[in-house]
Amino acid sequence: MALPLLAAIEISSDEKGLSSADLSRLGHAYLEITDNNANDAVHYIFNNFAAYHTVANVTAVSDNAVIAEILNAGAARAVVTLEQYAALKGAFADARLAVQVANAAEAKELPKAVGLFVDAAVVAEVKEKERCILASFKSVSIDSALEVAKLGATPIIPRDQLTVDPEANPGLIPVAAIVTAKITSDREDGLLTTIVVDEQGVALGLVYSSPESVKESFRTGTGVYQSRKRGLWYKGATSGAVQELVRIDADCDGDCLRFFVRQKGAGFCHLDTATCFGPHRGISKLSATLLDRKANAPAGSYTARLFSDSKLLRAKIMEEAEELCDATTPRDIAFEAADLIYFALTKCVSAGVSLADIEASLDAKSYKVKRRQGDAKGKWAEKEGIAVAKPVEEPKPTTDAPAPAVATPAAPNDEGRIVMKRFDASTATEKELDDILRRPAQKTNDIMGIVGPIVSDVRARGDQALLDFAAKFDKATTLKSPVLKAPYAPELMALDEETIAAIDISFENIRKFHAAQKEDKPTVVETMPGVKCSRFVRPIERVGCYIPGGTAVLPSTALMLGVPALVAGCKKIVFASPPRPDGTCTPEIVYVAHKVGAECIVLAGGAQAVAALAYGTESVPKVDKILGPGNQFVTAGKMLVSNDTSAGVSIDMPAGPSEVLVIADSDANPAFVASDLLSQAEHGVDSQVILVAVDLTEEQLKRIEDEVHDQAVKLPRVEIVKGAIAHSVTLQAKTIEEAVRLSNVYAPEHLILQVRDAAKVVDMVEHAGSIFVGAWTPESVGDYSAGVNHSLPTYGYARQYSGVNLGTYVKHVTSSELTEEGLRNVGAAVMRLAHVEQLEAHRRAVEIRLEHADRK
Ligand SMILES: *[C@@H]1O[C@H](CO)[C@@H](O)[C@H](O)[C@H]1NC(C)=O
Ligand SMILES: *[C@@H]1O[C@H](CO)[C@@H](O)[C@H](O)[C@H]1NC(C)=O
Ligand SMILES: CC(=O)N[C@H]1CO[C@H](CO)[C@@H](O)[C@@H]1O
Repeated sequence: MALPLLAAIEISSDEKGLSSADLSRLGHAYLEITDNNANDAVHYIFNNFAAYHTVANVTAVSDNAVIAEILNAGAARAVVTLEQYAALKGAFADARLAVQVANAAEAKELPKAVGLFVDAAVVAEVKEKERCILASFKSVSIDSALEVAKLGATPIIPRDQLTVDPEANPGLIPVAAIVTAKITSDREDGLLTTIVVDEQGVALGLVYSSPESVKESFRTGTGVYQSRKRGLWYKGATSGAVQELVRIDADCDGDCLRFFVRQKGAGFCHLDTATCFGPHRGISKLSATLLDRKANAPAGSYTARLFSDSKLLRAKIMEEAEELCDATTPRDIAFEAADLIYFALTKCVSAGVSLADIEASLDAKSYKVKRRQGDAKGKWAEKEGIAVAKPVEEPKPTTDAPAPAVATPAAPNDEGRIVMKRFDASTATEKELDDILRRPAQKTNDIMGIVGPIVSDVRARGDQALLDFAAKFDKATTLKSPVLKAPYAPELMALDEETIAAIDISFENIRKFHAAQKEDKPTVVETMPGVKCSRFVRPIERVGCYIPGGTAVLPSTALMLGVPALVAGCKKIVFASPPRPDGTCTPEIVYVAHKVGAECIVLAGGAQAVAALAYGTESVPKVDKILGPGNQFVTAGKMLVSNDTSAGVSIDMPAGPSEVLVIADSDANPAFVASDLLSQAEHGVDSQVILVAVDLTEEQLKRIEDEVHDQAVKLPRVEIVKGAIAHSVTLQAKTIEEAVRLSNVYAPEHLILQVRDAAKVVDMVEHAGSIFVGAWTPESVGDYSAGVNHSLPTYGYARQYSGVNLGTYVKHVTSSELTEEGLRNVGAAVMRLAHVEQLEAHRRAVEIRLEHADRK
């Protein structure tokens, strides 16, 4: 199958240009890996595998292990140089590689299965039938892209130069035009033959397309076709049986389009059947039936029991698996395999897993270049009498502190398993609990050793130091000034309308929510007749908002920090964010800075940015408070400057590594629990995750542990997970009260409640940064969509601090105002206390006034 078009993406500017949904309808995207540090790329490729595959340019990667990681994570092809190919050939299948060549002579020697990666100018020269040719442009136009597409090659076009809505974005290149440019029609009316299939590729029916209908399909994200009689045909517009468009591709010789769709309503066919070739059959039919039963099964029916009784389902899966193993004749094997598939799919449907998810997982496995061993797992191998080669046991350092007495290894025979240590909280002493819940000590000294000199250098050399650090750490060698001052030139915030609209909407919502947090009336209390005390709010005058850069430039962070500052009325708002290598600032951040009225953007990252904000430089204004998330250098920098009284600067909160505590009872889905633990564990080896299990049986605990291990080994960041899990624990508690008490002692940054009546448990929580209530609230929701909550107190500071909110930007001033009568009322008490403290001047200040009043 020929790729119609590759949208070039940048991980750091996710959502710029074509949306992720639009990208997924193209099925593939193109990514450049700039150095050996490819963790983010690996993560990105893996996470988007189900939506679209990636072609990764790894010509700048010198470490072949990194290339293997990228292919393993699910990249469809890696683009390599001729030299790299010479070294890699044989190690990876040719079909997984594309080689960058300069001309036809270089291409000729390469096997057919290897793709070519060429400059658009030489496509005509290197053109070979049945070879995948990817064409890159120095600068692309619609004409040059069409020319390449017509030659049968795949143009690579930056995501932000593409559009699905050419009418609204006349300057951009329409996706549909490129996709249809390759398709030829053998019909007199010029219509394009189109086969419509479901997500499994099962044919639903045959229709026709035109360039116009394909454009409308991409624009609306639904199935739109060209009817021979009625013109443009928005499928389901009248019947309600609409189709969500999943993906469009073309056949090998470019004479047929294929639409993958998700059909809603009765079915594709006008006869109300699922397909124009009759009803579904086989696994598709089973899946449809189970989905229907899940929604409508009469209570008490067998299927309803299977969905609600996880033990019954587990027993059935085990039983059928055993029967399949014992079957011998072809007929029996088919029969038992079908039963096993039935129960396996029931488990999937009950957990919301679709056939498409299963197929994506199968495909992901087939994309792996490092093969799994495929050895049987411990207990099954043992049961079947298979000898399992044990990993060589690492000698234990003898200086290790002895584990507390209550520790019980979860599974003594399972070496190499990713498992958290278990403790029984009900038998542990307070002292032991303290030790268990103690966070790993921070290596602040190492980091301070690096950060200290950076801060001093910025203090001493100001702007020049910032420029030097930008060149060194951000590769921004051409930066002229470390500060971008308002008003910002429009070309610095050139964004497409969709992004502008998205930022504007978020801006307004955040503004409204924070405006509602304003206390506009002072608190006034007359404590005695004539003694009036009041307290009122004043904004912090000058605030510095740090917006991290690097791989995750999120306008949301800029919004979440900048808008409350604007609402609070801070007079001076200064942004700081690392420059991009070309010396510019991400346009989304500039636009937000413009909207919140930030007077400048400091183009610096890390501790150097913090130092500039804290002390000021020739061009960076000094601020009173520094806010915002950041890596360990930013955090260390913030701690250092806030500890220096000569800086006179405060920070939003002290920060440590991220952490989560999950409370789970027997109602919790073990897979959900494990996924929450792991989503925290993958942050970094210093992350900590804690599971508090409420009255779980050995079997229930085991199931969670199995899930943790099984899910962990499939993660691209499994090594990081292993590090984090090594100092993470499971605590067994008898009751929910005991569990919450343990959580309050720990004061977690994130607390996840996967328990019966979770909403009621919230009342018992005293200390936590943010709480995620119930099975349907994973922590990641808060991390991304709620936005503000990624600035939460960690390391036990949830006992003292809230996450960033309007209160972070203000302080309170008090005032008192007395009448003569008031002073008479309170005067005696003041004079007495001043006398006791032997502060005569204090006493006199009252006495003088009272005497004066008496003389009147
Ligand atoms: C491939 O990626 C590298 C690293 O980003 C880049 O320097 C190079 O220009 C890319 N190749 C092409 C032809 O775009
Ligand atoms: C804070 O200042 C005190 C006193 O100068 C010093 O002992 C301590 O190490 C400082 N802490 C940090 C984190 O810099
Ligand atoms: C402490 C704090 O500001 N928490 C916020 C987290 O985000 C939610 C949703 O935006 C807000 O409601 C909270 O105030």
